[in-house]
Amino acid sequence: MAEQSAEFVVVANRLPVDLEKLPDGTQRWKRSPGGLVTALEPMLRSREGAWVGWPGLADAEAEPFVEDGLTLHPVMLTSKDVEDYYEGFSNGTLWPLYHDVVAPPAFHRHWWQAYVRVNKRFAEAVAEVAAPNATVWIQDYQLQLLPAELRVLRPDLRIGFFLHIPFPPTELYQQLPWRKEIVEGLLGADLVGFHTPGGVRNFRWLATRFTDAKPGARNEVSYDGRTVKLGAFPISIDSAQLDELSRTPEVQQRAKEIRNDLGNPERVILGVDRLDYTKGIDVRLRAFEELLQEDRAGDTVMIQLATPSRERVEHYQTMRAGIEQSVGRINGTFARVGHPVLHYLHQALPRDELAAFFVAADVMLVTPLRDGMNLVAKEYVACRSDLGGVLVLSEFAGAAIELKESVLVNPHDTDGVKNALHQALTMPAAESRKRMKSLRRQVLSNDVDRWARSFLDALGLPS
Ligand code: GDG
Repeated sequence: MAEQSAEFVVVANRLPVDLEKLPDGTQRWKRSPGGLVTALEPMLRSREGAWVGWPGLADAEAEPFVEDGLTLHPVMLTSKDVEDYYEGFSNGTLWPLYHDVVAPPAFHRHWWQAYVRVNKRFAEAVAEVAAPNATVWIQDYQLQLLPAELRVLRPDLRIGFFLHIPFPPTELYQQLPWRKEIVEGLLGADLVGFHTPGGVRNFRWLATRFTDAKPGARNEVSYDGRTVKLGAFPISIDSAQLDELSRTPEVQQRAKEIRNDLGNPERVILGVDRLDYTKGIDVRLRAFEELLQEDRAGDTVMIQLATPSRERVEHYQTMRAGIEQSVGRINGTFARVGHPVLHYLHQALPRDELAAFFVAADVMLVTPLRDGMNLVAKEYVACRSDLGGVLVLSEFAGAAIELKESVLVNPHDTDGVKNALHQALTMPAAESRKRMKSLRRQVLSNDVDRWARSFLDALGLPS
C-alpha cells in the first residue's frame, strides 16, 4: 500500500492479529478476533482503512501488509518497551489509578519516559499511513499522548479518541505526577469519548483546572484555538451474532452437557472475567462461601472462568494466588468426593463454549469494584433468548447505567452481595423473565455497530 493513503485509521495498542514465533524461529500471523475488530472491519475495508498497533511479540520485526483491503501496520516494541510502557506505565500506573486505586498505582519516571517514547513511535507510524485529511480513531489508555503528538506531525487529520476504562474521580487523577501532560495529550483530539457521563465530567473539570482549556458549550472545551468535543458513548457487543450463536442446537446441547457434568444441580452460578483485581472475583467467592456456611445456597454449584491475563505484573500474581487459595478452601470445606461446589478454570475458552456456559447459568455474577463498561454482563443477556437467568451486576460497572433491571449490588458490601445472590437464586420465574425481557430489549437494540456509528457521527466521519 502506498504511503499516506488510508482514509480511515484505527490505532490501538494491539493489532487484531498476533505475530507468533514458531519453534524453528520463523514467524507467522494469527487472527485474534475481538468485538472492536468485528465492529470496525466493514468500515475499515470499505474505506481502504489501516489498523496501526503492536502485534504482541517483543523484539521482532514485521512489515505492514494488506489483507482484504485492510492494511495492518505493525508498531514494534522491544522487551524493555513492553516492560516499562505496557506492563509498567499502562498496567502498573494507569490501570490501577483509573480503577479507583483498588490496587496502589506505582509512579516510576522511567516507566513514564517509555510511555512518552512509545506514544511518539505510534504517532510516527500513523503519520506515515494516514491520507491527507484522513480520520484517525485512537483507542484506549495506552495511547493518551498520541492525539497531541499526532496533531503536531499531521495537523490536517481529524482525530478521535475513545477511553475503554473509567476516567477516574478528579482527586484520584490528581495523584498522577504527569496529570497535565496526559490531559494535554488527550486534548489533541477533536473528540474525546468515554463510556459514561461521569467520565466526561471528570475530564472536563481536570482539563479546565490543569491546562489552558476553557469551558465551552455543554460537552465542549476550547483549547489551543480549537473546539474539543467530549461525549459519553457506552460500548456494546455484537448482540445479534451472539443471540444467534446461543440459539444454535450445538450450543444448546453443550449447555445441557455442562449442567449434566456438574451433576444437574438445581442452580448454577457463573462468573466470567479476565483474571484481574478490578473484577471483584474475591468478592463473589466470599459471598458464595458465606451462603454455604449459612446453609442458604441450596443445591447450587458455582463456576468461575478466569482467563489468564497480565501474568508478569506483580499484583496479578498475588491476586491469582489469593483466589486459588479461596477456591481450595471453599471446596475443601463444602465439596463431596466427585461433587465440587466450585469449579474454577484458569483458561481461555472458545467463543461457542463460552456461549454454552452463559446458556447453562441461572445466575450470572458480575461484581467488579470498578469497570469501564463490562461486556460480559451484556453477553450473558444476549445469550438468554429463553428469558432464563438472573444478572447480578455491580453498581461500579459502566453497564449498570443501562442494565437497570439487573440485581444491582455494591461490591464493597459483602452482606449486600450475599443477599443479592440469595435473591437471584430464589427469584420467582415471572419476575426474572420480566427483568430479562427488559435487559434484552436494551442490549439487542444498542449493539457495537451503533456505538461505533454514534462515535464516528460525532467525529464527523460520513457514513
Ligand atoms: C475493557 C474494560 C470494557 C473473557 N474470557 C474469555 C473471553 N472473554 C471475553 C468476554 C468479553 C471480553 O473478553 C472481556 O470484556 P470486558 O468488558 O468484560 O472486560 P475487559 O477485558 O477488562 O475490557 C471494560 C471493555 O474494555 C470494552 O470497552 O467493557 O470495562 O475493562 O468479551 O467474553 N472470550 C473467550 N474466551 C474466554 O475464555 N472467547
